[in-house]
Amino acid sequence: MTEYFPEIKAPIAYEGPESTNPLAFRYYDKDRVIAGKTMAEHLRFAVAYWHTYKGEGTDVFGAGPYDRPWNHAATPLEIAEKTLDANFEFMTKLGVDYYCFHDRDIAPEGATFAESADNLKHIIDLAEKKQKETGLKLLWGTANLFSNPRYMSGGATNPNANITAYAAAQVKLAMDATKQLDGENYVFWGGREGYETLLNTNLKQEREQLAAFLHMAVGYAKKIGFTGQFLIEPKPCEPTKHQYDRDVATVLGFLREFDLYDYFKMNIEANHATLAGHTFEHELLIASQAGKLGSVDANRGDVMLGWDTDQFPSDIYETTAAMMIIVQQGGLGSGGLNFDAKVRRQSIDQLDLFYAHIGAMDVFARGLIIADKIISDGALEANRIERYSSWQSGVGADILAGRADLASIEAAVRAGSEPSIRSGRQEYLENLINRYI
Ligand code: XLS
Ligand code: NI
Ligand code: NI
Repeated sequence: MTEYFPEIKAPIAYEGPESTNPLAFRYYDKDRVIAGKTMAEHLRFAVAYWHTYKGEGTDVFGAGPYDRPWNHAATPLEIAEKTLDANFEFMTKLGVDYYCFHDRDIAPEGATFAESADNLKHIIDLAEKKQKETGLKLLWGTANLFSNPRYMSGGATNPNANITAYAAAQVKLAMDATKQLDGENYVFWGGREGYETLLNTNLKQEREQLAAFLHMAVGYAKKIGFTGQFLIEPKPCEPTKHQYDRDVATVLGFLREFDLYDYFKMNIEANHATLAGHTFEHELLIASQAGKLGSVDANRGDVMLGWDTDQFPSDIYETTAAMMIIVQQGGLGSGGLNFDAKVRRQSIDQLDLFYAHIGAMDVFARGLIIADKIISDGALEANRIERYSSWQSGVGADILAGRADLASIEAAVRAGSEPSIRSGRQEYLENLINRYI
């Protein structure tokens, strides 16, 4: 069989922090046990099919400079077969157990819906075989309801019911594919489920359409016995001006409003969080505290650029903060850290795909090691407990328990003296974190 990454002879090895080999892990030592689990179990890394194999390095100003050997074939279906081989070779050599795909990245869209369905079935059967041979697994599948021009006004939220029906049929097949491959989750990212202008939009109905669409998916999962976790991936905008799944808090409210709350968790993407005006950490924490942090699209934006640049994670502060939340909630369950990230336009070599993933895996592994130390030393938590200690008893405990009323509080405050203030110690705590990093 053709080798697509001949420069990599053996799986990428762990060589330790002192290593200067750019094709080795310095921190990711997959069998190392931290807080009772191996690093591989904590981190559950996944490769994103669309960026890693289908990305061409295009931008709005120009065609893609990458020349991938798996694209050298006569027909779209042959390209898809070769790409599948490249995926399993890449994952094996990198040492990542999971991958994620959209229906349209793993198999080409045909001239008709039926032809697209056949293409998908053909490739999914091959993928099933490859998974059995290699032991590699599917973290999640999803349907691409945004690239084809038919979806220019959305899938679930399209003003044309027949287009929404087309999208629903596509989701049905993508769910079948995910189930066939034992996918552990199924993702809904509503890239075009939003609007450009309210002048032509029936906002109320579009939100209802989205809810009805998700209810159909829940019903179908029950029908076929798909037990993977449903995930919604919030993003505020891009490609639409306003996306209905704006951020975690918005999605939680939407799910409650439409009786969908029990069926979905969140897939949090770092760059989507920052686009929404939040930190990655904020979105993770809001989801986690609601018991809804299901999975992560691990990437980053660029502070100088205001769009979804989908860069590979490289910021140790961000990965440490993320791993603190993930470890403290007891892991991601069926979720994982999916590198929804693309190498830069000028990174045209196949080896760049390895450098990118190795660096990202290492920065999360290192974040895990640091997060575990911070958590077990307990200094941050001790400070937090002390800061809120007045809520343990007296008026604080009464307010929290719903025993207090404004009138009795007013009387007590009137009889008492001015409450004291204390330092929030932000710089002290930032220095503390830097000691661990
Ligand atoms: C795009 C999204 C997309 C989802 C899957 O911004 O991140 O790639 O992860 O549809
Ligand atoms: Ni994503
Ligand atoms: Ni994204």
